Amino acid sequence: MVYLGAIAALAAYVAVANAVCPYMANDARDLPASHPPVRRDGDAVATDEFMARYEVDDSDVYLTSDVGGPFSDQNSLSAGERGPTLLEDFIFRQKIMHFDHERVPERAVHARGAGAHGVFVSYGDWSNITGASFLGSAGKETPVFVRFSTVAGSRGSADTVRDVHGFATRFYTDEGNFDIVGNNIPVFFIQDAILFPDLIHAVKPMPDREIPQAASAHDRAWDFFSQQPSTLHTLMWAMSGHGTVRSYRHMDGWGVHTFRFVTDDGKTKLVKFRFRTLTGKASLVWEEAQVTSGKNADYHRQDLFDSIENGRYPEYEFEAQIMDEDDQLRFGFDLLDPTKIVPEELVPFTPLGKLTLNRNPRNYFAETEQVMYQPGHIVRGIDFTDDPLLQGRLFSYLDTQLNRHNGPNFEQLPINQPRVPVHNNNRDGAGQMFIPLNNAAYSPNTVNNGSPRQANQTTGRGFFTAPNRSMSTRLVRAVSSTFADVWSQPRLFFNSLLPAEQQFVINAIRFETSNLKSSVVKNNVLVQLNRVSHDIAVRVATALGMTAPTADPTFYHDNITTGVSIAKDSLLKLDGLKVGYLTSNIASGNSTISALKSTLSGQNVDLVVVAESLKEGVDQTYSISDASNFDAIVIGDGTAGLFSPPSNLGNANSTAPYGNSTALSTLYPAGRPLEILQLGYRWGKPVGAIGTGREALSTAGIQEGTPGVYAVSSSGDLAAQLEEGLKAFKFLDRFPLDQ
Ligand code: HDE
Repeated sequence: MVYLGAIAALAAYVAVANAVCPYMANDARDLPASHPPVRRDGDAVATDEFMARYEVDDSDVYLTSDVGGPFSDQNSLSAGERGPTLLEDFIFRQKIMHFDHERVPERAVHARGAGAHGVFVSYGDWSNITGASFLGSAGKETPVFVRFSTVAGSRGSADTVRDVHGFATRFYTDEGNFDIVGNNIPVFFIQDAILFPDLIHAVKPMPDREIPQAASAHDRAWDFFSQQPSTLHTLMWAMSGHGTVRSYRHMDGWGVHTFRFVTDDGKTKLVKFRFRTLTGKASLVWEEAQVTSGKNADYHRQDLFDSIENGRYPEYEFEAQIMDEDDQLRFGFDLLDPTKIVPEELVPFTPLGKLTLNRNPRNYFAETEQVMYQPGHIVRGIDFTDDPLLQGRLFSYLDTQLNRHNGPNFEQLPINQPRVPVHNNNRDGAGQMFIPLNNAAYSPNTVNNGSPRQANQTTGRGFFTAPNRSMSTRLVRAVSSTFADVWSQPRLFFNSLLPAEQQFVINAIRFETSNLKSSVVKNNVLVQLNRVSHDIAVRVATALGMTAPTADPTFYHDNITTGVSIAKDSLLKLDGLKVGYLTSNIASGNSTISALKSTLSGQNVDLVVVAESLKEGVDQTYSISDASNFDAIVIGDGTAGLFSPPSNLGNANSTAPYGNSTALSTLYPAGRPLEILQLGYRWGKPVGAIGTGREALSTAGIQEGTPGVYAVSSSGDLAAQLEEGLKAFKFLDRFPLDQ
């Protein structure tokens, strides 16, 4: 009996082992006949099914050691109750050792981020332009994992700092993993990868004191920017609303470099990739972003997680600008220069498919922290170009992953493994997860019948370098003369914004440069800005108390392009936006609230009810509430007293420093309801008031009837007005412009 039981247990173990590591075998010839079948085909495994093989379910089990024996770990083993801990205590050693090694080095850049699983669906059969299998037929589904990030901050920094945002997408295609490691801004600061350490050292905190965190408002950053004018274009984008996005759902993702599409028969096109948000673009104003950093450092992370949890899946259209090889220098700039956009007027975008994020990671570390993207993760049908930034990245990401994982087997982590089998002669190394069965780990071999065999353009659907790629032969260390004009496109960007958006850029540069101590740096900044636009230089100089250089019109022009403004277009959908409904526990009007709530929920907008205490129907108290929690604010009926301004605020000599207004409550900081309304308005949000709640508007100095201010006697059509307001998102006429 015992013997039979052992055989059954062994069989079960083998079955489980096979389920856990399905790809380890690559040579069935040496296997006993009873060995479970070996995966050989190229079928991709659905991502949920794949990841589930690695999930650990801890419900209703005993605690065990790392090697499986059950034990208890709440007291260390000591010599007597008051004596020292014993070296023998393997339980203590294992637990503390594992804890000591819990962290891997955070990413040198893009350390702060959040990720999600999803699916990509191709709109069509694109085999006329690329052999990439995931674009091979209409409706074809490919699992993806996307990680969004900021660049400069550490892993624990706030989400809403001003920064470029990472948008890295992995396609687990049925011909291997393909990564587009992109940003939400279509251009980059530098043209040659060898400058990346300089850029990052300049932007990161000051080495002696490690200040400031996740910020570029300091001398070193602007010293570099102003001496390396290739940064100007990206800088303009980062200083605009693109640097302070409302959420990861409200931004586009760009591949930045020019890539190549290659058909199966070797014909090529040059392409630039974009993931266009299907939510619409929206951003925070700077003050709001600053406050949000303190009030909710996880603002973007939470938005992404909650949206997916609530079934409001973020969606993006995957598009490409498709160009001919001959177009490299056709547009007046070089397509290999990553500081340039190709204006849509010159080359429109072709929509190729749709990306939907529909599942949150189950474990942040295992998935989001350990996902290791590489521009070098490429598949048949796609190829690189000679963009010197891209070329350098092909080394850097591989090297980085080696450092983060401490060995070469990082591709075996579940989040990094392709969903198709891996067969090659790479062997051993720390943390090897597989058990290779092929004893001829070399090519060519006869011992293993020549397997794994070489795959190429014509055999085995292998990756191949585009056959028509050519190379110039003179070796130089120099910037290409075709990369020289770095001022026209920053100007194109600025010209294409609305006046209020331009003002935000000016304000942002004023904010950043007002932090500068060095007058040499400030001067250099003005010289560079002046090459982009004399107007910008004058406006920044005014704030710095300096004089702008005389106009330098070499690169001035009046061209504009579409697609770079955030505010010109209304939002496409309102999913996940939040309306704060400010009420009072004593206020009536629950039917108003429920009616408004249900109408807004039809648009996937959440009505968040705020009152003094968490009585039934109240979602949030004034003690934690803030204007930065909401995209729009409504004042309920019967709440007027709540908004009377606290008197004697800040008068230290008063025995009742906050006055004795009826609105006074010790349940929340004095004046908070009024502050929420005023800041909401000040940050451009739609505001509404119902019935006597309208008095709050006048207390706050907000004029009824101005754009985005909805004063109604009963809640009737407030929902419709709010929805319109939310689509506009920000009411820009509230922000003063330079005269
Ligand atoms: Fe990165 N970049 N980068 N970068 N980058 C990294 O790789 C690097 C560049 C981008 O969510 C690092 O895995 C060099 C452009 C994203 O895990 C590192 C150069 C673009 C992410 C690295 C660039 C990006 C990274 C740090 C100049 C937009 C986060 C950790 C040639 C097209 C990916 C890591 C994630 C991460 C190097 C420039 C986007 C150090 C040398 C251009 C979205 O390897």
